[in-house]
Amino acid sequence: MSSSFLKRREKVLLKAEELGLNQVLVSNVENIYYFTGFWGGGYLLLSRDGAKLFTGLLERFRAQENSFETEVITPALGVPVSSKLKEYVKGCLLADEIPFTLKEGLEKSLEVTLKVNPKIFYSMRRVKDEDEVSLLREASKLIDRLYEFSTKVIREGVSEREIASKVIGEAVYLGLDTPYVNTDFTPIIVASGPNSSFPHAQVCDRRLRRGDVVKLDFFFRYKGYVSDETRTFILGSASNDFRDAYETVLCAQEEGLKAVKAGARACDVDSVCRKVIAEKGFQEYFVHGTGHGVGLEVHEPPTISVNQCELLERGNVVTVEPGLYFPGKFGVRIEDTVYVGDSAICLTAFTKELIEL
Ligand SMILES: [Mn+2]
Repeated sequence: MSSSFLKRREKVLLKAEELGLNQVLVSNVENIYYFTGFWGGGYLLLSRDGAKLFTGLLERFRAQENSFETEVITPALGVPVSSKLKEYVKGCLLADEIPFTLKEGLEKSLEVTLKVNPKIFYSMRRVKDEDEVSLLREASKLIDRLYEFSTKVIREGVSEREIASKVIGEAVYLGLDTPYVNTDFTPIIVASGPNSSFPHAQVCDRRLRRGDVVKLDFFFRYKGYVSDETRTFILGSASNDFRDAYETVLCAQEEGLKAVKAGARACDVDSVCRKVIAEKGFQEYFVHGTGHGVGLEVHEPPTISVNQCELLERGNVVTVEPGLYFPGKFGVRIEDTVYVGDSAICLTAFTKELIEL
């Protein structure tokens, strides 16, 4: 892992130098982790003189322990971290994102030129190195175990909230963390019956009944890296309508997986899935894109959707997750996280056969 941090720093410094910039300023939590191994608030300053991490006094020893070959600099109590940082900033900077107050202060200082370009950082992060792929693989394996676990928890009379609490408890026990998505109240989706017809259903107190569709979308972090997997089960025996929808989504997902490869256009993967669904006449019920990149964030580039002409690259890790949502009735989604190579390599691997619990 350690040498990866140095390679990433070297790469971003070269990119900055190509633009005539001599320092790199990182404020985004995920990016700080990407370059140091420390997950926490602060600013990271990279230059040919090495890596300097500016953080509060409260984080000093944790930052020293968790960051790789990084000098940790903390201001005295009561002094803002940003003012300490300003003492070290010189010349021309490439930055990922900058809190408004810091930007103002830096731009007022005459010797500093600031170029904010989050895309450069995302373009690096979207191509995963070996260390990142192995963490994503491990995250995926653990999420597979959570699906095995959920098949034992799902039964008549148990509430969505109870299922969620048991799955999250097991996840934390297994070594997973819950990433933060600010459009969701709860860190996972457990959606039963008509609630499953909301693509982003929120966990509620509804108790499961026989015949319910149960849609589970689990995304968890392992040592920083997020994998994402969705499965849809049925409690009892499947109706013809459900079976038809399930088989359509599964076929779309498998065709989508076949279309994933280095050099493929993202929108083409999307249209392969959409075509399978349209052939069944269900196109109006597939109301979201086919997938997204995963990594240090749950959703990051590349996006697999209509109008996304960008090419998938070797080393991308993306989801393929078509779904059908019949308002007031039920929804089905099947999602895997896959590595993009000459073909797609599925990192998540829980069975996609229709499971009647
Ligand atoms: Mn997803």
